[in-house]
Amino acid sequence: MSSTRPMTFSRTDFVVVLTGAGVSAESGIQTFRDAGGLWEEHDIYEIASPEGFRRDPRKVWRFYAARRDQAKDCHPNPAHRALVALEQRLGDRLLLVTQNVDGLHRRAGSTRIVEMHGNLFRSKCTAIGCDGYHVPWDDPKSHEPEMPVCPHCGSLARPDVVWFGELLNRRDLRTVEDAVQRCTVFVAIGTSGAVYPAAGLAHAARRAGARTVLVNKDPAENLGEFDIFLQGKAGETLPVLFDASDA
Ligand code: BV8
Repeated sequence: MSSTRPMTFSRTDFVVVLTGAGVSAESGIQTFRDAGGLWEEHDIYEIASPEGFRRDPRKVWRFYAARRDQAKDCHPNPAHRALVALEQRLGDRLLLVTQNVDGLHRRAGSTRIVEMHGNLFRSKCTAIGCDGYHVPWDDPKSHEPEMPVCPHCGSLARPDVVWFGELLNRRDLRTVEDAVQRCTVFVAIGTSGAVYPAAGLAHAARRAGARTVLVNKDPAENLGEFDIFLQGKAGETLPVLFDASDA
């Protein structure tokens, strides 16, 4: 564990930042595996799997509608804003990869971002042939009494997020894997390191020669993959870590 000092970056550094639910915790959004987290209240495979959606689509729509409505009322916190400042400082030498589906990084102003598990504010069609039809999903009561249907073909729609047992978007995954192979610094923030392929990125970055840093309230399951562990809250640590005032 190290105390937090501003990170310095060389002109040749390429930085990949991976974020998880811990980055949104100080915005008031529940994490998954902390005490009182989402997975304490719900069976993960009943709620975040294609089988669970097939069994009870209305239950899954209610779960995601509640999370979307909560996220809509929350605001980016200093951790999100510190990452926007880092993007302004590094430009195309930064890629932000988030597991979060709450949209807070984009609302804070991050643009060089891959939302690898999708986004709460989009739905997509369940029909195979029409599967690529993604539409914004911001109608406040769009899951009651009728569940949303695809405006294109009328089939049942689903939240546009990646569930367990589902492949990630191929293009997104390729972008992330390419960035991890070329990065010189990999920083994971607010993630338990429990879900793959996201949890495997630190190992891949280290194997490719990057310096790996974890910023987390608690030790992550993949702690051994990190050269430096900064234990603390993201909203307090990131403004110091990414402070460019004396850069
Ligand atoms: C796939 C949906 C091919 C959207 C989610 C390899 C090995 C083992 C298993 C697998 C593997 N490859 C694939 C698997 C299966 C599976 C998997 O990883 N299972 C796990 C449980 C073992 N992966 C998949 O199915 C993936 N698909 O790989 O396809 C395949 C398929 C099947 C079999 C083989 C290959 C799809 C994964 C995506 C699943 N979808 N969510 C949604 O509803 O949000 S995952 C869910 O977990 C969320 O997306 C979430 O983002 C993600 C990770 O959780 P975290 O973000 O880390 O959040 P968590 O609560 O866990 O931790 C928060 C951390 O923050 C804590 O450590 C806490 O201490 C810290 N914290 C709290 N407050 C703060 C803080 N830190 C700083 N500051 C604070 N204030």
